[in-house]
Amino acid sequence: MRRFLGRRWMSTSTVGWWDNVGPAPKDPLLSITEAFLADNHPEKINLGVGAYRDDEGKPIVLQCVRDAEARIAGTEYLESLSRQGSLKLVMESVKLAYGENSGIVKEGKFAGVQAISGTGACRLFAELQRRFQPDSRIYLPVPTWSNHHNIWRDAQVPQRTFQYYNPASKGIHFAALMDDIKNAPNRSFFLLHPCAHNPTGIDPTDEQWREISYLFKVKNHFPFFDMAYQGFASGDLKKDAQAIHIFLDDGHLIGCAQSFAKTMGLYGQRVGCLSVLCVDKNQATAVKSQLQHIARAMYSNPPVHGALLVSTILGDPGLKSMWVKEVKVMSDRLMKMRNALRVNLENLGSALTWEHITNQVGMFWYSGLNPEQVDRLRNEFHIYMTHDGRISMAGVTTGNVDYLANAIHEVTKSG
Ligand code: IK2
Repeated sequence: MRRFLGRRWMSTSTVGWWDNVGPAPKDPLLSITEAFLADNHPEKINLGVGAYRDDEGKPIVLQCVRDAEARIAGTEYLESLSRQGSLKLVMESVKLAYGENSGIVKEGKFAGVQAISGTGACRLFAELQRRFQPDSRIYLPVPTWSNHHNIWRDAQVPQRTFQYYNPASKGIHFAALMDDIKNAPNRSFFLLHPCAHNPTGIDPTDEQWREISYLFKVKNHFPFFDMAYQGFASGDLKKDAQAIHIFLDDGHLIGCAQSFAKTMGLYGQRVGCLSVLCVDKNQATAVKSQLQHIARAMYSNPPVHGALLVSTILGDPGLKSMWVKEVKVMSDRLMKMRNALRVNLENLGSALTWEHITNQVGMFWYSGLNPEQVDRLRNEFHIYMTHDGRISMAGVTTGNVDYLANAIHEVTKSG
């Protein structure tokens, strides 16, 4: 319809501002949960998203978190944190990654800021990389957490890959990995998972880390550690930071993203830390100010509550030792389920070998199931997982492990 508006005839039909917008591609992890929720089968199992569940299949709140909640109740001022976030959270986080007595921490030779969990820490770093190393690329392992690709893509940092997993051995492809590190141009940026690699559950041995670290020195590469699962690989927080210590001993200036989503069960609180080691305090001050500057335009300042929880737990010896024990309980349960699944499959008389279930560590089992087998598990047995055959061991319980083993045996019998 046309109407006379003021001095001119104008069309009054609605003009769509977003007619050119189609739906975004579905996130592979989130769409599994959607499909799982829509399924009414009583024995359905969600092995998709990597979020810890207890042996009843329920999300948990750690006791240390409950106690910290009680302590901070009513004490917090709901003022904004500065753009660096909670200083206490940053100090406690870096001590966890680099060690209580780390010289770097004591001498203040790091730029550290609170981040919006592990994702936000990676994103801040990717932005820093693009701004101050504009000709650089990021090398990501094959495979890696799928969101790493999105994060560096949106930060407009070109991506390359390096080999990590060997489908034949269902272990690390160490020779190929070393070749790719060697063949990358000097001063390249590499993303490394220091422990409980997602999705493969395979970590280099200490000896292999030493070789990687040495080669990084020779090539002058930058190691960026994304540590989302400290404590989940071995049940021991210090042991799981060993790769970082090996690099520190070799004098690397590393970057490190930390997340408290899994390790403290604070998924929704979005608490993390980004730290970047620098040659001296002046450089650290400058880098930190740039990170704050980047955060200012993205979200201004990070949220308070989760940071208070984490810093209260890490800053109190009693709560911290309670947390250390609770991490071990979670890690032990995952390992117990690995053992149970393997034993079940072997007892079913499967002709295949299943030792990779227990050789791999952390939250994920990279099963080697092919997409057709994954589809059969979903369609015939109501068992949900990513198409690459990654299984979140957190979804396996004493109650469903028999059903799962039977189903896996059924779909792998002929192949
Ligand atoms: N880095 C890695 C390696 C991660 O695995 C994650 C979390 N991924 O979890 C979902 C899944 O793979 O099922 C992160 C970073 C980001 O964690 P967050 O931002 O939740 O702290």
